[in-house]
Amino acid sequence: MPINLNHEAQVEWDKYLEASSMEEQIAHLERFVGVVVKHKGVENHLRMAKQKLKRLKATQEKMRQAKKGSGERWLVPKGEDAQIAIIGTVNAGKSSILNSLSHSDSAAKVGAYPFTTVKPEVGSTTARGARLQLVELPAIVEGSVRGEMSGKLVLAGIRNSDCVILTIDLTHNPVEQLKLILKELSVGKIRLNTEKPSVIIEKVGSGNIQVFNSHYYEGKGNDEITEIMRTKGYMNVIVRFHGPTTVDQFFDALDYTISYLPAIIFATKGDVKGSKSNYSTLMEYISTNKLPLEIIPVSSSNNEGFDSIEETIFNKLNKIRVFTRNNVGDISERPIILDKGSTIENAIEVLSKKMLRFFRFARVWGKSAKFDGEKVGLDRILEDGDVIQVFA
Ligand SMILES: Nc1nc2c(ncn2[C@@H]2O[C@H](COP(=O)(O)OP(=O)(O)OP(=O)(O)O)[C@@H](O)[C@H]2O)c(=O)[nH]1
Ligand SMILES: [Mg+2]
Repeated sequence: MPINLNHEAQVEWDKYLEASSMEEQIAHLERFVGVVVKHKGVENHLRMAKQKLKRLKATQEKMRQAKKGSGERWLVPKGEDAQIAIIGTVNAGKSSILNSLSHSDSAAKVGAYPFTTVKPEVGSTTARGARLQLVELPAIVEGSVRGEMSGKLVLAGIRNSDCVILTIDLTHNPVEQLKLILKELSVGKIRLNTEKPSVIIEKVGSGNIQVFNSHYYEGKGNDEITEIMRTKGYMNVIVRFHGPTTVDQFFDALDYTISYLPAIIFATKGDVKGSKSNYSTLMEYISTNKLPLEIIPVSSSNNEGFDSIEETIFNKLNKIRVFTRNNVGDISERPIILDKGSTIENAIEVLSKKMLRFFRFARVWGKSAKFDGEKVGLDRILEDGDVIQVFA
């Protein structure tokens, strides 16, 4: 936290920390630099603020360029804490879900005719301070993976996201829709709710093919692994298993182009007659085939099923929200978003790398604290919703 700042500078700094968009962050940092009273005690802080400002402006410029460049326009630049792709077959109700989640009538055009959405449509929502960018992608069709109906761009859009909402229309053949989507995604090398294989493959300069912990491998052990690596053209490589690995998972691990994404099914149009029996059919299919997919029934028309849905989406992301507390006890509205398992050190890295060098201790409130305001060091693992105050 900044120390020895004059009041106006402190106000701008706090506003910067709580800003909800990059534009606001830039505006408050610019004002901060303009109003800060310079003295020895703030030199480091000011330098760090200027560097942050420079970085933010560079990112903003990149996003502007990406929007301009025609080929890139399809990939929506990540402007928020996480990007959620809304996908599904044609007319499934994707735009309606985008509008419901964005609390808007017009984030995307809804149409009773097919292919109303032909390019990505963007909306946003928040989950207790975390900003979720919602991107509806045009419909997935038979052959998306070969490029049908801009399919390659749709798949690239999915890979660019942090989580997928799979829209299934409950008014007709839900299982067929799900099968079609999963087939296109699977061929398109996108795995949903699937753990990355527990094997690490590391190319090395010499030493041939070395295999560690091959007892975890479901196949025939060292010789088979060495043979596979040889036929794949590897000469010097370390293969290290960290947990049970099937033959399929081993081949997946060798393919660096596979994307692993969390996903949820939104089974929509639940207000329509007959949707309940289609919902049961879909649930049965998922449980019989042991698909790792959770279904949330919704109706965009009746705005049903959307209560605390932002929390459900956020929980899929494997991220945590950490709030900061300033020296007068105010808590930031906007959290820092970190990967699950992050520590105080990781949080400070996001706030300011320089602060790490001057770190003395931190105080924590929330699930990871043994008591309110517990004094902790850099290695304390944080939990979702924690509040921290850093003393530097
Ligand atoms: N009854 C009912 N109709 C819905 C619901 N959601 C969407 N619809 C209708 O379904 C049709 C398609 O909705 P959209 O939201 O445009 O679907 P989409 O998946 O974005 O469609 P495309 O972009 O064309 O692929 C429209 O006529 C909507 O009014 C719902 O929850 N209940
Ligand atoms: Mg649409």
